[in-house]
Amino acid sequence: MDTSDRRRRISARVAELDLDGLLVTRLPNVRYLTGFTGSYAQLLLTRTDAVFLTDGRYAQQSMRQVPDVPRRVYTGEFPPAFRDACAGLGVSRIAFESAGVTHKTFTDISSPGIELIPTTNEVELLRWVKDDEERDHLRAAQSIADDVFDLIVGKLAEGMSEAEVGFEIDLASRRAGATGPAFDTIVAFGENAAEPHHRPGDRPLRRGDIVKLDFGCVVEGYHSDMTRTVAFGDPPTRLREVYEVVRAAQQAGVEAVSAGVTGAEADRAARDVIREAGFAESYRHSLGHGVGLEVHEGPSLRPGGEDVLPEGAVVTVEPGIYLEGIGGVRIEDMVEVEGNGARVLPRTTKELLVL
Ligand SMILES: [Mn+2]
Repeated sequence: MDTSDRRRRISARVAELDLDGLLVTRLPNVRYLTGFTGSYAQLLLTRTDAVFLTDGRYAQQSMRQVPDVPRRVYTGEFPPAFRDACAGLGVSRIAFESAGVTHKTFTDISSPGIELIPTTNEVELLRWVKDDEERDHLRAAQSIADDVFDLIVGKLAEGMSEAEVGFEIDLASRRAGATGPAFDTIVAFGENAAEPHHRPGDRPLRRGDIVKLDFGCVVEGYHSDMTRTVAFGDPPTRLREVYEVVRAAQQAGVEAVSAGVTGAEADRAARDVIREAGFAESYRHSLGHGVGLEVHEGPSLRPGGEDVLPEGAVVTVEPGIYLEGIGGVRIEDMVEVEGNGARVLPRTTKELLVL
């Protein structure tokens, strides 16, 4: 990872926007631009300089991880350190990330000598396109998830609770080398699968249940995200039908993904299949999202969205159908956007597994 190239691109953008600097406070962006993996830091980039700011807890770690950026390790609060850094660099017209600054921080860093200009997505847009190293981490995170899926499917047994299965997924991911789950693992049995984001509870697994598993893990800061729905014994006929509709919609979504296509176009390709089968009202979320240092990032694949998918982006394709009181089906893959199509990352099957 050459973080200095990334910082140079932001510095060029600062000049282009006729600014003196950009204050980066969103942690995934700080990490992307410096390599710093701690939980608290800021980065001020000007047209020609950079200052990395953090507090005493990260003095040693930042020296190790960010040796190539001048550092300002402060004791106490960020606002005075920020004002000092601006004064030291002689800059006053500073953009900040409106998605990463609370109103309190904004008020605290406001001062007569500094003009603060809200921006969005300046660093995020660079992050949409993954380089080889980032792609390797995403593939590694997905590969662990595939292994975990195989393991868990072999462990499902009557009477196990959703929470227990979720715990086994998290444990297996850590054992396989992940640093943690990518998000709160979703395990839903039977009628609970009708909730798109069900929180695992004490519902025991019974014969005839549909089992929806949505999980991922983190490798080197990069997230995987996969959903599979399997049947534990013979599922209700209605859900077998629904499964095939979702599978066809997911396939249509994957086939629509290609560099230059909008997220809205990919979304429509999948949504049309579900609508034509008569389930439009039972699919009420977007098709997918970018994945990387954050599990949900751009570009977005949703109705009416204007994001254009660039070559090198990694996005999810995850349609679903949810029938209250009965259950639900979602199938989700991460795919790499290529010049002429998409490369599906999971090796896990999308055939309905009846266990
Ligand atoms: Mn997802």
